[in-house]
Amino acid sequence: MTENKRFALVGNPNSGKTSTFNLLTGSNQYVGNWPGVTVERKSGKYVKDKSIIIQDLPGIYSLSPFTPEENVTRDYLLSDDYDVVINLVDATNIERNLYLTTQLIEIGKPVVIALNMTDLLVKQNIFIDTEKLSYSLGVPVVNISALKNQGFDTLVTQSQKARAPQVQLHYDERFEASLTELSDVTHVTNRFELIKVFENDEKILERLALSARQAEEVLDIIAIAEDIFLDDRQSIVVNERYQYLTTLADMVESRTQGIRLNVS
Ligand code: GDP
Ligand code: K
Ligand code: MG
Repeated sequence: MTENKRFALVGNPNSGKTSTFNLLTGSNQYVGNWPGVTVERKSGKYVKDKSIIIQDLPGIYSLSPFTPEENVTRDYLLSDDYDVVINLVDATNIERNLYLTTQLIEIGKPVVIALNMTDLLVKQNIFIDTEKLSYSLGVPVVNISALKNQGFDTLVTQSQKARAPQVQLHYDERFEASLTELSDVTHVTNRFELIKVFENDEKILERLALSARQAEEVLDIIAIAEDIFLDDRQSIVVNERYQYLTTLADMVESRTQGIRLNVS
């Protein structure tokens, strides 16, 4: 197996992508505690191995493109211009950050989670079981701190050998049933595309070039789901992801909220 050589840094605004980019490439891009600092893609070479290319991308919360940043990042992620996604996740806010992660995993290319800001966890009384997190999502999780320059050798090693995600994220049975029907009609098997078909995403539908008959059946399946969930297609998907993540966070994270338990 050949090693992954092109790493794309993807994450929410302020998750530490540019700090990570600077550490890995030895560059000096502007780091700031506000969104939208990175408006374009920037690439550089890994300081310890010049054959590895690192790509910084605009920060995004989702792959449903509403903003120019989301469009730039999504187009890139749906291209073949990279080998592995390094997903920067703010460890102090995993539930919100992992929303994007679910979509990255569904694209199907290798993903490594770089759990950043781990220097803040002790102070904030947050404990994260990274092994459980990794097992649940089917991707490697590496603890890093871009502030303290910790964890980066492991992150690079894991990224070089990362494979496609090993787990399919499973949602509510009723939603899964709709997805299975959509897959039968459209022959789409990729989870990301399939969920986009459910959302009626224009770009994906254009690319699929469905027949009139197929398009009609797709709309029927979605209409039935909307009746069952008493909600619209986009909200159904958003809710499914959040439900999944609430359960996941309950399982992998504990917050002592300042109260230290005396275990004797
Ligand atoms: P980006 O928006 O994802 O590119 O994130 P930046 O690299 O610009 O970082 C956003 C803010 O978080 C900056 O103020 C960084 O100094 C800070 N930051 C980044 N990584 C860490 C970390 O590991 N620990 C702490 N405490 N702060 C960090
Ligand atoms: K920033
Ligand atoms: Mg940035």
